[in-house]
Amino acid sequence: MKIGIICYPTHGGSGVVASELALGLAQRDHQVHIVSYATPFRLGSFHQNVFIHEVEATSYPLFKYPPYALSLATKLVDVSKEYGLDLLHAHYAVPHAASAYLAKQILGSQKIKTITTLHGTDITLVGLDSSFYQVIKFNIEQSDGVTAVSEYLQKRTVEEFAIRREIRVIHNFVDTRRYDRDSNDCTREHFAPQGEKILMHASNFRPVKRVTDVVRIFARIREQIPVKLLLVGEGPERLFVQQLVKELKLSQDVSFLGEQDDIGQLLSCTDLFLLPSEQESFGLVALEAMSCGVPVIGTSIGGLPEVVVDGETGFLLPVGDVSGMAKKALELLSQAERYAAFQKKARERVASSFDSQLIIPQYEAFYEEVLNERS
Ligand code: GMT
Repeated sequence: MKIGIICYPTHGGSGVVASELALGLAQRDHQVHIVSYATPFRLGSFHQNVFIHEVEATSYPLFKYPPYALSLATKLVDVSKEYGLDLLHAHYAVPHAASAYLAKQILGSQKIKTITTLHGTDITLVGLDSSFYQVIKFNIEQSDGVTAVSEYLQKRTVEEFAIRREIRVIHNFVDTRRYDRDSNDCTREHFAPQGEKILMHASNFRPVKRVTDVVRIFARIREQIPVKLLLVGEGPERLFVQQLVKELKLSQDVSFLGEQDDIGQLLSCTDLFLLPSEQESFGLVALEAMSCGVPVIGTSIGGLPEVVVDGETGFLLPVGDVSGMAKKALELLSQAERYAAFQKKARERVASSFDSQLIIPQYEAFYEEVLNERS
């Protein structure tokens, strides 16, 4: 197949899924064309079947806001014509699904198919904004195929947008060979010279991630045992988080590592992953952690319970329950045998249900289905 993939190039779950899917499809001999405003960070390495097409948003004194959605639609038309694409797969509805729809209308007789994958905030936050709602609802109804990354997101989309068509659930995935504690080198002493336990959080530091909760959980754990915290990522909350770390006098034990292209290595020397989000349609980073045998302490919201099995691969507590999360973390870190069982179960769960070798064929089969449907 010749597939166009539209995604955000920045550090964020939807871009990661789109990039890993592109690589997986390319390895299966499909030709993949990524259309985005920059090269996605996970696509740094060359693959002969992956082509990158950058969209330039034209600015003009009359435009207060450059109309990116239109530049993207135009690029999609050009690429589809030049390479004879079979389908366009939009990751994150806003504005990618709208641009794909427009491109399809312009292409007319080329009869390209469109697929939209809903990732989370495109439905639960941005999509509900009245300035986007009607367009998103229309695009979900008009795409030739729609997928959601969790059962939760599928149900939520149906409810919020009164959708009657099928939305297929295809879960997020991870390459368990790359995200494997045993095949990654990580020098624990670098972060924890005195043999301290290592906790980690990685996100885009948006308010929904509640990174200040991470710091408060850490502070409580640190009152009881020697421990270090690795904070990976950048975003709007970073300054508040830094301020809190200072106020609580934790600076010596917290490392801000900024954005990292490959967190597999860091995860491989991590003991627990903290994800106290207020919203999480799936929680790809929790999956990456579990793949490296790292149990997750998180919140019982959204799609996280589809990933983390409470009491087996981690613990899930109500949003904001900082003391509960700290208690569970301490419980796990102080019982070596139980901790090892959680590590094993975490890795097994990912390998048996979310490995890229299991999920990428689901996308492939969905593409075939959509392409074989008469429009
Ligand atoms: O919020 C983020 O972390 C980024 C966002 C995105 O779309 O870039 O992530 C969403 O998509 C991920 C991949 O499907 C999911 O694993 C995340 O749970 C989801 N984030 C939220 O729902 C908050």
